[in-house]
Amino acid sequence: KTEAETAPKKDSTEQFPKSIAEPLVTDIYTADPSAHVFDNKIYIYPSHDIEAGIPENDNGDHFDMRDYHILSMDSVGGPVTDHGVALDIKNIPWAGRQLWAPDAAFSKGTYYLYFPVKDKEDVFHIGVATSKSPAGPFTAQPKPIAGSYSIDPAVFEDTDGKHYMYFGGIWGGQLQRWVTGKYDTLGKEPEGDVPAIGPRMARLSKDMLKFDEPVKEIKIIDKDGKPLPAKDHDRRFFEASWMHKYNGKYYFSYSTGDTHFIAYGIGDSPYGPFTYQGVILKPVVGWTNHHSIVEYKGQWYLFFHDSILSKGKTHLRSVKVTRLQYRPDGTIETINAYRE
Ligand code: FUB
Repeated sequence: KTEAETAPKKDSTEQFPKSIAEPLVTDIYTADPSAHVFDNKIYIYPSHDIEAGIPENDNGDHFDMRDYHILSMDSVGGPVTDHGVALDIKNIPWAGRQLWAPDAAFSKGTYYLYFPVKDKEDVFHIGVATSKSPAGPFTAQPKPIAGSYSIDPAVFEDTDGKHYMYFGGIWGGQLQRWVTGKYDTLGKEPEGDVPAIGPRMARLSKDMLKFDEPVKEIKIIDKDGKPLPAKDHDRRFFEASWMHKYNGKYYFSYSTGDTHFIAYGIGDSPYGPFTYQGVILKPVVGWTNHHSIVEYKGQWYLFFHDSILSKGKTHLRSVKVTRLQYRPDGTIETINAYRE
């Protein structure tokens, strides 16, 4: 199926649903929000969506973003600051096209912006840029992170101070081309009962610029301990990794892509395996669903995006935030971004 076939159908007479949250900014389109608390503020590292005039396809060519803007706020619901251009594709020496979902981390006085972009041969890798300020501007390293591939880096700092990067995305994110460890343009998403392709992870080096160990595939398993099968599109990993820790457990959350859920699994180690638990966020207006989860002043929040502001244009999204609640057993209440 193409994106156009699976996207929620809209016609000019159809009303969009009433959202539970408003866009954080409305003068630019923003997506893929990675939120962190730095210096007692929330900083949001989103993609910066633009109308590049490229027709929609399954490769995601219409997501042709060229820079990043960082947002910050002192309180959820308070004013949001757009800090302007933090990194431009022109200043990434190895970049070809498509700056997709970024993330950020802090270590020893330096902020790190991690970003996926296609190289000049049209292959996605993950780059890193540094700044002394969480809002940038950031200076890109001359080359991508050695051994990195695919998209959607999410960097998690564990309570012992170690940092881990989770990454990968199938279809346009090219992860299916890396299953043998080497890039293969013929690589396809598997079908049927074989295990689905898993997200990837690696611990970061102390200087935050390299992988400190070989990249590993993460297992998302069902309650019987079996890996989710490739045919299970309602639950299998597609893209948009995020990791957070709650009450000593590791929560790996992700998008199911063509079924449009944000789903999650829980594990006892940052390496998994993660046992599938359910849906955090139901499908939103627009094809993609992408999120982050952060605690701020004792409350947990879900950052996400949708395409209501652009009246359903899948590549013109807006970042939003809402509260996230845990049940007493540690599972997460499913969120519907729209009023019933
Ligand atoms: O924004 C471009 C891509 O769309 C992201 O990298 C994916 O996660 C999806 O949101």
